Amino acid sequence: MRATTKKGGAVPPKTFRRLARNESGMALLMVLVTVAVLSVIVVDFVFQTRVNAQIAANVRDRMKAYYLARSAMNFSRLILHFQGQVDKLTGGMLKLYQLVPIESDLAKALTKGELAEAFGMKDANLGELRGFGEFKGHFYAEIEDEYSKININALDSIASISSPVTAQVLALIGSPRYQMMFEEPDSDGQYNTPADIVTAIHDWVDIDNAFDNFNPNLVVENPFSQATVFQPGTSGEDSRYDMIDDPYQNKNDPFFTVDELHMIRGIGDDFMREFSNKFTVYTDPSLLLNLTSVNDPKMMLSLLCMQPENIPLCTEQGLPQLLEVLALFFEFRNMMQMTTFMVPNNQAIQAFFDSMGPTFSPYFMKNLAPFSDTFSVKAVGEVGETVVTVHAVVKNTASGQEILYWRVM
Ligand SMILES: [Ca+2]
Ligand SMILES: [Ca+2]
Repeated sequence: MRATTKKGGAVPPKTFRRLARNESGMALLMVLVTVAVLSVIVVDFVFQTRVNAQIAANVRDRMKAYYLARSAMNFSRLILHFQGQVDKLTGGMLKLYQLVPIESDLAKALTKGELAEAFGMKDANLGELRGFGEFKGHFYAEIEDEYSKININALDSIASISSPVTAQVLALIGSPRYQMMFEEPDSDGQYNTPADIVTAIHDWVDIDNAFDNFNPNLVVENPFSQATVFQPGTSGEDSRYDMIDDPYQNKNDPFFTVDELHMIRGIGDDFMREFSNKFTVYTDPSLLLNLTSVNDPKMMLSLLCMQPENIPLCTEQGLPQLLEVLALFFEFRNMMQMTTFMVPNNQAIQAFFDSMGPTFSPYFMKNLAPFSDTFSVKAVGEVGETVVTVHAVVKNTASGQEILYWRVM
């Protein structure tokens, strides 16, 4: 159709060209805007879909990892159940939880291929059964005997126990190798000695509100005197926490978890990093630890250094020699465990160190825990980059197992 003016006349060719140019410009603009809006919608949709898919994948992986960790936990609890049974027969010399690795990859390997053949498990064919070995990801667990650690609640136990336990905490945290830790001020700018920290822990637990007097030298010189270690003084023990920004009071009750140590004046992250896995709150506070379970050289070192006769070996000059003896001991322990599946008993441990110089007092040996029934389990499940850790403390009792602590991380 030929273009016309409002008056019906023919549009001059020049105007027509201008109009046509304007209209096509308009259409182009509208197309561009539409495309832009659509692009934004599509991009947003794709982004949302991707985020949702990723969230779903993360939730799925986390759930898988959680249940893998639970599997490792159940596996561990089964082994600890048998540990309770074999303890009755071997007097605690057979540490099943140290001998049986809780590791899904190893279990998978054991049921497949050449390794299965080597172990005579090829015909077991577990790999082809529905279930085991078919999952993505893996799990493992680590088990520790809580009786191989120091019970911080035992600082406020009967005198015959609180004194050696205090001596051991001092030997552990007061070792020359940790001197640097106490040369720095705490978060409130105060300086604390190992003895200040031990007193603060005791005041946290003990029932009174009096700042304790404590003479570390008396305990170090004779941890087996059965004398009362902490004497209530005259000032109030809450003065430690009155001056801080958000003041609080001493608990005056036993620790429920080791993490509560964070509340103690002078204890910071560096202290917890170094020592928190050496303390427990779950064992019987009227017993010392179980010597046959001690598998940590730093813990054995603190046990040797709390014996007054060995003090010259625990100075900077004597330490290299003592560390050599310790290395020999763990070589002996591991070798015995590898060849006989048993660890040395209390008498063998005492005799070993005796022959090398450092000694254990008969009083110390008499108060050792004769059994282990409480264990901490760290069970880990991994799927892709997702890791879930379940930390539990499990106690074998006559009627089954009790869970004393449970935390999912
Ligand atoms: Ca108190
Ligand atoms: Ca007190």
